[in-house]
Amino acid sequence: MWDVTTPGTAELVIVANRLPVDRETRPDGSDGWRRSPGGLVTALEPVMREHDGAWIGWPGVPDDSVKPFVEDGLQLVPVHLTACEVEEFYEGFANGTLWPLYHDVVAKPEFHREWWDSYVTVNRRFAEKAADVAAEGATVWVQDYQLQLVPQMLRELRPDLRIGFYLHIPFPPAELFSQLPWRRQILEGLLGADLIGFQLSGAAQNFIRLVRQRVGHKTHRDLVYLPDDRTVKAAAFPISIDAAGFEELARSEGVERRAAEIREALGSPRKVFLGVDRLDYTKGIYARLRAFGELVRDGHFTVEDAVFVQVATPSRERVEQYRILRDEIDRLVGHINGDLGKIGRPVISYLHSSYPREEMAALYRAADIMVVTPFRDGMNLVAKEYVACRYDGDGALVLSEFAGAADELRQAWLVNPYDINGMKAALLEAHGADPRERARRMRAMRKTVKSHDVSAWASSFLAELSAARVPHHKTVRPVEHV
Ligand code: GDG
Repeated sequence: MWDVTTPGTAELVIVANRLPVDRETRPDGSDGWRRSPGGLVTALEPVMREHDGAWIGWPGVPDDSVKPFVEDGLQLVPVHLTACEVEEFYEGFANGTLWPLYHDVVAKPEFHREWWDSYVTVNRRFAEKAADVAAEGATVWVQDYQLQLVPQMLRELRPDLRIGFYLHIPFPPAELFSQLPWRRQILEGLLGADLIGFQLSGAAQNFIRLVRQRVGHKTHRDLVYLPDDRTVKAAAFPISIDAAGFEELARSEGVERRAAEIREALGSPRKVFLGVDRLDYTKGIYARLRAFGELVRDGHFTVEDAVFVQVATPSRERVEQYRILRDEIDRLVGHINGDLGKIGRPVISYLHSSYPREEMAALYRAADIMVVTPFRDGMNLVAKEYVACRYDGDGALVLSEFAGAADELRQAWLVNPYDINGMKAALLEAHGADPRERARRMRAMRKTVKSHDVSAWASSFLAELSAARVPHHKTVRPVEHV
């Protein structure tokens, strides 16, 4: 059994930008930790427990030096970040350079050499921590765009490890990725892994093509052949949700009651439209609210007929682009409600706040039409959560073609979020669809979400990683499939 005081004994190590817990101050003034909501924790928790895993990540507070600790049975290893690193590595290179670049350049990425230097420094710190914590021949699973250099750095320190990497966001086509001044370093960083997972096969193909073009390695289908005899596999592992957990929550009496309360508080409109997103420019919130506002303005709906509830969870509030977006949406909602709303009847009920999981489930239950219209999204779990909560087979999903989820949820009303008229037409269609048509579509989508849940995602990645070739000079105990 690994314990946080004994380095070098963890058989499974998760490396992610954030620890799966947030700092909280309890009512009595003492400090503690609260599990952060989120799919990744839910997905990886059973695997972590089964393998006595350790989770390495930043605790979320700058300049906070916390020793490794155990919380609710999870072994957590904090990585320290200074306030300057939070600015340059996290808000800067991760969210000001990579995030927009990997999302179709929806916003303009900024390239700053000092941000890159900080990215290298912080990635090295994560790699060193993983090298300390992992047992001989252990499996290390590195998560997401903030840590793309970790696989290579870690392999140099610990060639005995089996290393996996998973990218939660899209991987861009060569034409966009090539803008990055440090493109070669990122590709080489990722190639330190034995298995690189993407949401979609198109992303894996983008990566393979770039490796061939920019690094010059031989590739065949989903494999890269390295000069040191290693083979790296790049393939799609579409992420999912804890579908059974969401359905159970949705079926609970408290959530059903709350869903009814929400509809009543909205003035019992005939139809409730819903959007739930982090307040992010990739999510297409502005365009969707505009489309809905125009439908009301043009007389397709009255405010008694329909209301749009938009939950926009605060996100990355210190990054300039996010502040601008927030102001733009505030203004748009103000205009639409000011021009078209009536007393006690807003067109858009806008909530800039985050809520407990139960409230999210109640919102999904209360919504007749769920509207998910990102310009680009790795997957989009909200779309899948909505489907999981519709155990009654009712409800309609309007979904952007540019969300990874559209590959699986083909029966949604698929839209191009850049086409406002197309979006208006889809909102109208979903609104007017007859119950049998809605049920037919929902049934098919529910089958998909239930059969491919988050534990299937984690198992398939880890099984593939177990099968990956390992350095021949080491004997490695394989991780059992979960
Ligand atoms: C990235 C990729 C990919 C949101 N507000 C609240 C809340 N949420 C939860 C949702 C959902 C999650 O956060 C958001 O996940 P998404 O997939 O929609 O989007 P990103 O945050 O951009 O996630 C994305 C994902 O990683 C996983 O790989 O799908 O493409 O961009 O679970 O329910 N949860 C609670 N309160 C809120 O206010 N409790």
